[in-house]
Amino acid sequence: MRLVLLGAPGSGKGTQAARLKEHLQVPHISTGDLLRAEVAAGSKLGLEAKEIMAAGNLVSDEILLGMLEDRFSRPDTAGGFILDGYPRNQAQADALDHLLKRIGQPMDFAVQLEVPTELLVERIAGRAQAEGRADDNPESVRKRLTIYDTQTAPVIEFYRQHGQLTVVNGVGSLDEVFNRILEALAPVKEVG
Ligand code: B4P
Repeated sequence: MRLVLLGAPGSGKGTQAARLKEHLQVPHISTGDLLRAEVAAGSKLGLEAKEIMAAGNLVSDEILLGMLEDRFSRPDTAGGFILDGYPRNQAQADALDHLLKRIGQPMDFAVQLEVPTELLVERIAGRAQAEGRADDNPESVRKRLTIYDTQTAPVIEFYRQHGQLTVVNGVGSLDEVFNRILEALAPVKEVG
């Protein structure tokens, strides 16, 4: 199964993708994790991305596409994948569509996790305390939410128009949200 998780920062994409990975036995590809790994490794790309991410801005489309092409060239994605954090704007959605068609792996399904803004802010504040992530400070969070509303939310329409979108209520316990996603995926295939 080839699946993309959509939703605002704090909506639970990374959290649920980690669980879905176990259930579906396909790799979890998080562009945020890939970028944080580059930052931690101190690579040229990581040095470029570090300040941009800490400020809550989007890293360039070019860098992201290169990273994704590289990731999809690895053989573990042949049986499917869960994509999390990409696409974040229309240019990325178009680039992804072309890339996946080119490698003969078109997207099967998009799940949007829907969570009200006040709860997003609360969750990220909780993570800021627990993990101290550089972009979880209030100013960057405001920026990330604005970018989501203006640039990422329109991408949801793209998947709706392609008949691939299902919207899942992201409010509730981790188990409740996980079970809702499985229910939404059940009619697609092989998921119980
Ligand atoms: P991401 O790593 O994608 O960060 P995120 O949007 O905050 O989502 P994440 O998946 O981490 O959080 P989750 O909702 O699971 O991106 C970080 C940055 O990288 C971006 O700002 C950008 O700079 C850069 N970047 C990444 N992709 C890019 C792209 N395509 N283009 C350009 N730049 C890109 O969880 C949040 C918190 O909520 C957690 O603490 C979790 O425990 C909690 N939570 C989750 N579900 C919950 C539930 N049901 N109940 C209570 N708490 C819950």
